[in-house]
Amino acid sequence: GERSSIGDGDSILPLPESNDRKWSDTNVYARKKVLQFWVQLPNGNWELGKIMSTSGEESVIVVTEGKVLKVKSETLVPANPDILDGVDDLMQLSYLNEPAVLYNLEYRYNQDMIYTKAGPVLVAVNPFKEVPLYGNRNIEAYRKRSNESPHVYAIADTAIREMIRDEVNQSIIISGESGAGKTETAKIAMQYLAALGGGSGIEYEILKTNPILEAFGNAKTLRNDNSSRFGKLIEIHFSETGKISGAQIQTFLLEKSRVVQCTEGERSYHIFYQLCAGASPTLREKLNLTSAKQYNYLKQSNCYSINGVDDAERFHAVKEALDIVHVSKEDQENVFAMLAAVLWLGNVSFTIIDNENHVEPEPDESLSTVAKLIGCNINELKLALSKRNMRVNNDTIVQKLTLSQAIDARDALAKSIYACLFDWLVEQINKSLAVGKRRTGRSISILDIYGFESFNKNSFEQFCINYANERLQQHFNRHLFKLEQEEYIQDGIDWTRVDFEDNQECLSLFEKKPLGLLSLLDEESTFPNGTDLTLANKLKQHLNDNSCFRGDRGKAFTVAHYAGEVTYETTGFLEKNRDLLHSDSIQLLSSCSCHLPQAFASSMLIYSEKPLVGPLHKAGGADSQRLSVATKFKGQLFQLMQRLGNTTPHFIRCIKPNNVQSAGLYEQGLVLQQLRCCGVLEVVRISRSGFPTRMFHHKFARRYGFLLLENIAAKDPLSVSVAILHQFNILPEMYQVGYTKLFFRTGQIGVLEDTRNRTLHGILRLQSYFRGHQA
Ligand code: AOV
Ligand code: MG
Repeated sequence: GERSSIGDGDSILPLPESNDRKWSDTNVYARKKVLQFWVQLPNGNWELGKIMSTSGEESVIVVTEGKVLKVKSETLVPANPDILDGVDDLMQLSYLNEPAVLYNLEYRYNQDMIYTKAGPVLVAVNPFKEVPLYGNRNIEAYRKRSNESPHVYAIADTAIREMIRDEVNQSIIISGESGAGKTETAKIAMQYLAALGGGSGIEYEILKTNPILEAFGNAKTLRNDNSSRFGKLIEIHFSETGKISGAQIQTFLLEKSRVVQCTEGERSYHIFYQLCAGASPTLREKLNLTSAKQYNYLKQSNCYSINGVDDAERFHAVKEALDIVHVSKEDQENVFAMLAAVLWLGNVSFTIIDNENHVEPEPDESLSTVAKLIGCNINELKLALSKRNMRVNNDTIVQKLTLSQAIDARDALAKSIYACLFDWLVEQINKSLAVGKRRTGRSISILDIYGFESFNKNSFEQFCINYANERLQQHFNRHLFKLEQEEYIQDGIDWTRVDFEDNQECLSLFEKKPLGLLSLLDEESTFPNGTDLTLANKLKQHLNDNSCFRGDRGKAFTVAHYAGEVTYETTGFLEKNRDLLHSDSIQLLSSCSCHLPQAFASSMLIYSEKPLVGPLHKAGGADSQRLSVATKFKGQLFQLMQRLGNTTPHFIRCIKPNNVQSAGLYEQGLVLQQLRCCGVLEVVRISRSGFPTRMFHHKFARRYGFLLLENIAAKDPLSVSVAILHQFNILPEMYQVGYTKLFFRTGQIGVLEDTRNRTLHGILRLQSYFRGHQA
């Protein structure tokens, strides 16, 4: 085959011969079999064009509708022949350049084929409408493998099979920007696992955790009407026979500031609006509930409803789901009471009582309702919201609060109640899902964690979210690139090194001790006099050497993330990192007569400080030391990475085709930026040139050895492997024999599997035939 010498050097395979007849251009490029080119228009988009003439360094190109353009020849990028339009694996593209990938995804997207493989990775482009790809008939088609087009179902199917075949736990790691479709994708994967592993009934419970967690942990943001404001790992346990035996959910870093503070046009957590819209008259009366518009916490963002969503209806669905995961009616009512208490807390107002700006809460309906709902004495509530007990040396000093301090105390209480409620619910769900008594240790985990975020204003939440994404990106890189390479080299396989971008520098910026973003943040958080400005200055002073860091004017700094630069405002960083709930508030909760606030108080006491002067107290033994939010999060992430490290990962990259959540709109620039930052292009390039499938000789010999015609009893696994390869005429360029393993090109192992299955089937049929004759 002849190789094209133009383009960006991506071409590895020659173009298919069939193409020759289709096109008859006679210019110099045609002789090199490149007939169509991608031309970049001034707006950045790529269009398909054909060369009319070339003179010197310039070419005249016809693009759509007969439009003619004159461009520099060197800027032309070769296009794939039409027969490759819409291939279902980008690896099949002859020319693997950015416009080709963009075009291929768009071509499929326009036909509702939203899934495409990029080698081992599944790319999912959000359709923003219902597409006919799901439900039992489709599940069945993937189970039987009668449909082999790329799909989340296919990924889930592979995960189940590999879990059983290799006896290794699996993970499905879903990533992408906010609104790209991660949560929907996770649900689709769960649907498939539930359908195949179902039977015990526990699968219904697992599926019903979704409406609950979404009601309490999702909210409408400017980017996504149903944005997850927490990360989630659900580990689904299987029995030896591949049936679901239970599950466990872990959540990460709920954005609790949303409960008290919310941007114009966004909403707080769905459950608040659902409760206000859907509560029965009896419940309304019990909770002294009014409409969402009467609550300050919900009022401030001036947004109460979501297009096409009936909050009242959702409320009933959530109650049903709570029934199914065995949260008792009584507990459900307690949960709703806590929600109402949070809403009423937001309406508590303060009056100034002296000329030093000290305040007391207004003794109105809001205050009395909060006291009633959480079951505390109204005076104690009043005290907790207007005074603070401080221990200095061995004396207790009572400090009166100013207006802004009182508002902070009130909001901190509301946030804590909500965050504890969320954790408590997850705990109840986990109790209900932990029914599998005999744990086999086999599991498939699905990770749906908030995507990379870059807004006009980025705060502590984005800081943590993007840090998590940096970690996950490294996991992805390591898995797909580093491990690949290392494994080839280790096993003595000839493989040309491929460079890839690592994000270690950026991770070090976050994690290095003592001079990294997290350490410096924690240090500043322990200083009573630390402010957002002193933090910003400290960061600038110590981190300017890191190429991923840039100090900006005022309280801002910029981090160069793998997915782009993000500028963070340190405003609120210290406060959010300390996340203090004063001991007075904790004591208040523990004095409540209702059991939920009591449970919250005791869960907080585990972490909580003894009364102290400085915000984060270093002294006082391990159990009284309170972890900062960032440090706790970092610990969770490390644990997560360790857990994922012991699994075979399957990656799904979700892509958002437009920023306006509408169907049929495919913005090339936006897609390209996402493809670049999630490494999809690199993946295809590497996978196609490598040998993605591999198996140990002894495993391979055990699995396929019986297919051999010769006697292999005395042979070593390596020789058996080679004998199998020869008997099945596997082409030499399709595999490599390493010291310990066999390496295959994509697709090769499937051929062997088919033969094995057919043969096994034949044996079974024969056996039953003989049994039939014996009887
Ligand atoms: P995210 O999880 O990635 O964002 P979602 O999964 O919530 O994004 O998807 C956003 C919206 O896109 C959904 O509410 C659906 O309307 C639509 N959507 C996504 N996938 C599909 C699909 N396969 N079929 C139909 N519609 C879909 V965030 O949680 O904001 O990062 O924090
Ligand atoms: Mg989500």
